Amino acid sequence: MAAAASLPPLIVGDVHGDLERLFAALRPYPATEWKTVFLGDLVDGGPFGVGALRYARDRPNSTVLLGNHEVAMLWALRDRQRIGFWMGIGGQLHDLQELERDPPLQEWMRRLPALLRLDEGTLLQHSDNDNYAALLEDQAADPVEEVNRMARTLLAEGREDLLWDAMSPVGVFRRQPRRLDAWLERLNARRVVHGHSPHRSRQPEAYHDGKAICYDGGLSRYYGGRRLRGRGGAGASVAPLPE
Ligand SMILES: [Mn+2]
Repeated sequence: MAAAASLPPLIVGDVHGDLERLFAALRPYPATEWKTVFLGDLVDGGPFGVGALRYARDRPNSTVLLGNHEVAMLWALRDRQRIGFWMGIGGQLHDLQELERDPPLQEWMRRLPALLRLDEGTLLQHSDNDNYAALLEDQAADPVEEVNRMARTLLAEGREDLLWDAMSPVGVFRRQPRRLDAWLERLNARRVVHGHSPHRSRQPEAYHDGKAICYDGGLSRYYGGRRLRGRGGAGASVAPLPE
């Protein structure tokens, strides 16, 4: 087995509780041969949100990024008043009960990174926006580490609302290429890989000259509008990183 650092990256877009489709999509990619990055939103929609989280956590050579749906679930876990809202966006009560019974899983979720930068200059994040910049407190710090530190702090301090606001906007990079350029420059990255805003292609959708690639191909049969639900093939959400 090769050392994890030298393995080629495999990217996994939004799973939304569809563990069966996730397993099928990962079948061509043995865990020992890939460095797997899950882009977040493993929960809500399908029946196996917590199952998907545990699988991703335990898959060898893997990194899991925080999605806005993990934030919403942690919020509902801490504040019962939020359960109605969370169920409105696909939250599954049995998953919340499962999470309630598993403090180590809660702890692991609260420490998930929001951003990841690979050595070759690819930035990975769940949401396709630059609103993560709202989390930059210490301007002198490395922005990736600073956003991750602030995300952990906010989840520890019960400020899920701030994270939710930062991670919710959809399609910002697609609509505003200049914001994409500025974000890449600020994060010292050449391109960004994200989920969160479903595309309609058969493979991950690159746009703005390949400076952004969307891996949310609508994998889950249980999430999104009727026209989108489960319509993306496995390869639209799970694929190696190009180049
Ligand atoms: Mn999302």
